[in-house]
Amino acid sequence: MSRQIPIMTAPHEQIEQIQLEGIKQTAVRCYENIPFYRKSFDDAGFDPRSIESFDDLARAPFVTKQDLRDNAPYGMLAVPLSEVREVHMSSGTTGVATLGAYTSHDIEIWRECFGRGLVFANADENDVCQICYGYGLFTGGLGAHYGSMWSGATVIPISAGNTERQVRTLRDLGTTILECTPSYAMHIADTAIEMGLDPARDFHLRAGIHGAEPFSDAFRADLERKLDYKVLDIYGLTETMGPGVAVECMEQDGLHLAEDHFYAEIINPATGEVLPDGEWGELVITTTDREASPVVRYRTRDITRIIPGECPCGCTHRRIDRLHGRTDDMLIIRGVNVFPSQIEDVMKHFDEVSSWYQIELDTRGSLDVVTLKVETNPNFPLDSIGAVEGLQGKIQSALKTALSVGIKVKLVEPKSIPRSEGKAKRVIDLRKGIN
Ligand code: DLL
Repeated sequence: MSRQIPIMTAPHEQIEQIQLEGIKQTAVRCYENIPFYRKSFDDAGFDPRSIESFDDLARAPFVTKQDLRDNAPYGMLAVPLSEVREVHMSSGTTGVATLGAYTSHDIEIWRECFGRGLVFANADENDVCQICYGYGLFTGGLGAHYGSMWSGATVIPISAGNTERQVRTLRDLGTTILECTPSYAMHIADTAIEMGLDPARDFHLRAGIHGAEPFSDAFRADLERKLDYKVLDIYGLTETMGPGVAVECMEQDGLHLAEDHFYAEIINPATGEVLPDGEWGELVITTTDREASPVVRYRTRDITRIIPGECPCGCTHRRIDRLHGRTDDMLIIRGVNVFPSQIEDVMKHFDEVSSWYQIELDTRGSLDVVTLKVETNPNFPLDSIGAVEGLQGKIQSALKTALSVGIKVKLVEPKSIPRSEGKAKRVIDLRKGIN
């Protein structure tokens, strides 16, 4: 039987008590130990000792990624460096990497938070977890490693890369749970099929714990069909811990926050106002018991909502919806806000194309031009101009109807878009000359 965590099914009032107590302590510890917070709270006239309710927390100023960067590497530590056991770095996809530090206690929490994903997957000592998130400073590898060890399963710490070896390992070592980014799982699936394997027959997979980047429902369905397993989404970020802040259960209807360790608010990103459950906005996180790198009201820039209501799975922790993307991934095309995942959702209606795509932003004169490059499936006649133009036109008009913007579509050959072993690069911005 898989390990259980009693707090996962505790009455919500009990969880709220833990949160309120934790928030208070965290805010006071930040104020007393981190000069940044002392100044920021003082400037805002916010006294951390005055917190008596969740509404009181909403008076505290936010902390941003830029604040963490400005105080890198060790300026945001709430404990002496001698108490820090491990450090990790964010992937740095949007600028300078930020540091996450852990005491032994923080690692214990992390182990159990990722472990909740394994609980949802009903993992036990009979499972074999293949961890192909990268280990090197990215939080994916070790987070998955700690959580899978905690569950009692056998762990294969293979890390990312060498995809044919991943496939052979899946087959030869009888992996039952695959842990990596969803785009890398897709690359592994496609490679297995190319190697002549039939995953349903040759693998023993039953679950995948995939996160670190957005992926659409259509992408998930494709992955589940190819690898004949069930995919659970996992969310997290270096600034608050790494993977395990929220994890999906078998209902596949939102990700349960680890609410005893993280307090979540959803805000209007433009005004900072706290939004009611059900409304989409930016996720803001306060840690309740993190020792080395606590945060008070960290603006994640990730867009989601709190799903109202209880989950039939029995876990009482509130759920966030699957992430559309982050505020800085959002494309503004001729004044219209578009997330790459919305483009992905339109493409799923076309059997002739695969899940691999890339969005290229460029300028012509003073106008922004957006081109969606999408790979066709191998049986599509790319050499027939009529077929190509016909399909491009159909996808373009479907995008126009769904998103009210003109996006040029360019069909490209199967396997021509670069595969990633970690997070997929969906947007190439040629406007700034950075790619
Ligand atoms: O990506 C931690 C992680 C590792 C999560 C493995 C899940 C699995 P960072 O490199 O700091 O940490 O990047 C954090 O990735 O703010 C989101 O924008 C994005 N992200 C993470 N999980 C998801 C997800 C890790 N499930 C940033 N869906 C976050 C969508 C995600 N986006």
